[in-house]
Amino acid sequence: MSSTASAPLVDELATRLADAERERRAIPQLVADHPDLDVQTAYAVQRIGFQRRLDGGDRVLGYKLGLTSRAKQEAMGVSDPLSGRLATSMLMAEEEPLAVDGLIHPRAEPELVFLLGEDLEGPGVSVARVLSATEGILPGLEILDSRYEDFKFTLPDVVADNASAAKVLVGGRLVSPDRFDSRLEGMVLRAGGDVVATAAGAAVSSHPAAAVAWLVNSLGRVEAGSLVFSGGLTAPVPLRPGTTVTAEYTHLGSITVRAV
Ligand code: OOG
Ligand code: MG
Repeated sequence: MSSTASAPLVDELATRLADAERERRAIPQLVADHPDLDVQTAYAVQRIGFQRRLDGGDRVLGYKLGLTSRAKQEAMGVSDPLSGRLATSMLMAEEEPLAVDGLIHPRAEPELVFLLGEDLEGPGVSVARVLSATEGILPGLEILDSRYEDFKFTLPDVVADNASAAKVLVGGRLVSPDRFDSRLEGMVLRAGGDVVATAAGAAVSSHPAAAVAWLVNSLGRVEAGSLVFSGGLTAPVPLRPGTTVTAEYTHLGSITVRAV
């Protein structure tokens, strides 16, 4: 399939993914019956799917990066970064329990979240420019829920599936990037009290702001007020009823999700 894939096909693939999400049912990868699906067409599927959400009354929250750390690339077997879109309906409060049966096979991962205070326009946006445009950084957890069977996908599949986006949580503490070095920000991840992984911010694209720069340069423009999830620092943790996952950061405090 070339990047000139027909609009009906893009529509059909977006519907397939939206149905899987609504029915909480994992589906075969799109490449199973469209082996030539390319990344550009996959982004068109993602855009249509997200636009339908907005047409249904949802609002834009921001963006997410995916596969920006080696830990994530190795865990998923895909080695290129990608981006997805976040809507306000995906945002959960920390106190709110996460009902696992409302999703297919959710996983949680720790992320550094940038709140942009200024519009950014690429190409040519640098780490320094991202930092100067960032109002603050928050501790985050992303809840992923791939719509594909066994959580397995190729790059075009996961791009079309809006980078497995399902839910997001952000902590209450917003810290200006001139108050700490996000590259050196330490993170301890606990599941059910046990430490399951540790990382520093540099796990993400050598500098989490570099992931944000990549996003701006690939989209061309990211608006002030956007929340940008810069990508998982570690491999994700599967969520089962009763699992509690906490990410604790050096300067940003901690954030917890409780699965029920
Ligand atoms: C794809 C999305 C990756 C991240 O932070 O690396 C992602 C997936 O792992 O399902 O959100
Ligand atoms: Mg993520």
